[in-house]
Amino acid sequence: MFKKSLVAVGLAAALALTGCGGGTGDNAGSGGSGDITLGFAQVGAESGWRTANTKSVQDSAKEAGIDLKFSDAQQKQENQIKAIRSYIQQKVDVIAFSPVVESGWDTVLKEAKDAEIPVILTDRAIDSPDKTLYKTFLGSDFVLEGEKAAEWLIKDQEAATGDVNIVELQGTTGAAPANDRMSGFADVIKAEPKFKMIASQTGDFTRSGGKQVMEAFLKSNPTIDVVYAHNDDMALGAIEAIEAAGKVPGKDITIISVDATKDGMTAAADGKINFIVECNPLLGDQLMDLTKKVVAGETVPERVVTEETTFDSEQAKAALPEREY
Ligand code: GYE
Repeated sequence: MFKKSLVAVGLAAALALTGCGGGTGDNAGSGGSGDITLGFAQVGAESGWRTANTKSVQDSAKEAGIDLKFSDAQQKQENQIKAIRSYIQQKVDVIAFSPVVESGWDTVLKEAKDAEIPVILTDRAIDSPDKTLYKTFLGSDFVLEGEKAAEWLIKDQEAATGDVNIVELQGTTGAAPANDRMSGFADVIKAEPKFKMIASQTGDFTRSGGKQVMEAFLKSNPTIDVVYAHNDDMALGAIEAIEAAGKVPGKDITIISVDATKDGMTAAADGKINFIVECNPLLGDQLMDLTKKVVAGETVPERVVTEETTFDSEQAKAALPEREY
């Protein structure tokens, strides 16, 4: 027993020294040798956005000299809760996480609070009314993203006199960006009764999910005018389904999505996605900054909102060569 744990400690030390660790398994270290240890519980690797976000967090930690413990929850809340508990046990200095869903965090966050480990929410919010469970929330305004998508659609369809049939590919059920992108969009389009939301279902933020749901939508709905996808990956999956059904994405069916990853922007530049609302995944530097401040006992703003823009096809073409993710 004693020997075994010595081996484990030795192995962990060797990994830490060489800065190795794939960064995908539980608690795989990914560099940094500073005095601050940050435990980061990531959602998963479901999308291009997420891959860019993970890389940003890992790169920025290294640059800031922060020791990063990284875990990938594979889009499961129970895995994230386990990772947070393990960070509490390891007595990390700060815990950051991107909550896969909005609800059900109070118990584990109370445990972190009792252990006096500050928590930073990144990217996604939680719905707990107890704001003392975390120091700050760094991320986008997802309601605003949904509103921007709908405002563009209203202008785009100004001349339409008949019904405009919309189908929606939702993100992960219960996730803040799915809830908020849905409500922001719905609140704006309801002003014009010609817009009909004829089907809305989750594609779990993945390309395969988007494709599958779109295939089903196409089978059961003879007239689809617009696809509103909560992220690029699902829009790209939907494009595959639309093409397989013999229709032209971006022409026969208008496509709107969120994120503006390189793959999404490429499809927009090709005219297959008509409009993308940007959601910036490069949160790493700001997260390291907030981590240092929290450890130093400095007060941090309760909410840090990421600045974002939008792209139509022409704007996507122009921005693509410089696109970082
Ligand atoms: O839009 C999507 C990802 O939480 C903002 O999660 C993030 C979302 C992003 O899977 O592509």
